[in-house]
Amino acid sequence: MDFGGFKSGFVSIIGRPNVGKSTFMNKVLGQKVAIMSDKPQTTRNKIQGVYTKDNSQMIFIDTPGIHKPKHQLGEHMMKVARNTLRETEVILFIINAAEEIGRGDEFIIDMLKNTKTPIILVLNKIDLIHPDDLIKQIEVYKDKLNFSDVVPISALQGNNIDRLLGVIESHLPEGPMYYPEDRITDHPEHFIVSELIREKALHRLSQELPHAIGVEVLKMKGDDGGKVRVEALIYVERESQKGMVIGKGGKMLKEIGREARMDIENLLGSKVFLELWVKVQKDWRNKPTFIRSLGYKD
Ligand code: GDP
Ligand code: MG
Ligand code: K
Repeated sequence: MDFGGFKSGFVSIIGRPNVGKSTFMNKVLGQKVAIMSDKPQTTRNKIQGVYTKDNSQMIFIDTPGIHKPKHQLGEHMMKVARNTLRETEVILFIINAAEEIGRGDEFIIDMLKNTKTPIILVLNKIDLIHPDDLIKQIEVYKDKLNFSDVVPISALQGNNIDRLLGVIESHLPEGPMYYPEDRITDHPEHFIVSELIREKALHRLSQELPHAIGVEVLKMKGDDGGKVRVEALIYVERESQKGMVIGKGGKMLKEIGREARMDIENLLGSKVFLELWVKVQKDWRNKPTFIRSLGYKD
């Protein structure tokens, strides 16, 4: 495949609690981004955010389980975490440079041993320390693990973030723009989730209505039971198509919902309650603003 020089890839973020992972993500993506809340981690990867530039795209993902102490980690979680690390292009190991290395860091280092994926050591909170101490910290970590790069930053003050993004980019292969850039800045998950639903609907109905389907996620919200509630609309162009999507006794819609829900649960790393409606929107494909509201660029 020729991607015209565009580079893209997945970036795992690892670090014990309070080292500044969320602060870093917010700095990179801007405050507008709706990042899923820090729900207790389940077994899958979570997309934390997607950062798109002119000629590259980075998809930041959380590595489940890895922030937990060892004794709480089942074998399965361990395996999921290892697979995640193997399957991403780069690993960002974020530490708090203003604190001595601790058990949480050591645990992560253990886990990263034997990983072939390039690991960038990110020393955060450099605004809190003297440069001499920074050098000492780097030595401590370098003694324990091989890093492809070492980048000191202050996520809070925004120091050296550009440099870190450049280093990440240098590890990305040529690839596609996985996610459209415009939607990503406000509700990254909404678009991705709508695409998952659309994919399932198209898969089941491709014979009958190849491109007549659009999906809009209206709401995505966690509830007290730890489930994420997703409400989405499936748009079709004609009344007859609505019938096809719903199916006899609602069977088709149920199937689409079931398959989509499983994918969304994998994506978000939590249980999902998915509610789908079908709506006729005449000629939606010919209405640019409507198409844009669904997250597509025209
Ligand atoms: P996370 O648990 O790894 O996601 O950590 P957070 O992003 O929630 O940050 C934990 C705390 O560290 C917050 O109070 C942040 O404001 C603070 N923090 C994050 N980055 C920096 C930094 O570069 N410098 C300073 N001084 N504080 C920071
Ligand atoms: Mg956080
Ligand atoms: K989060």
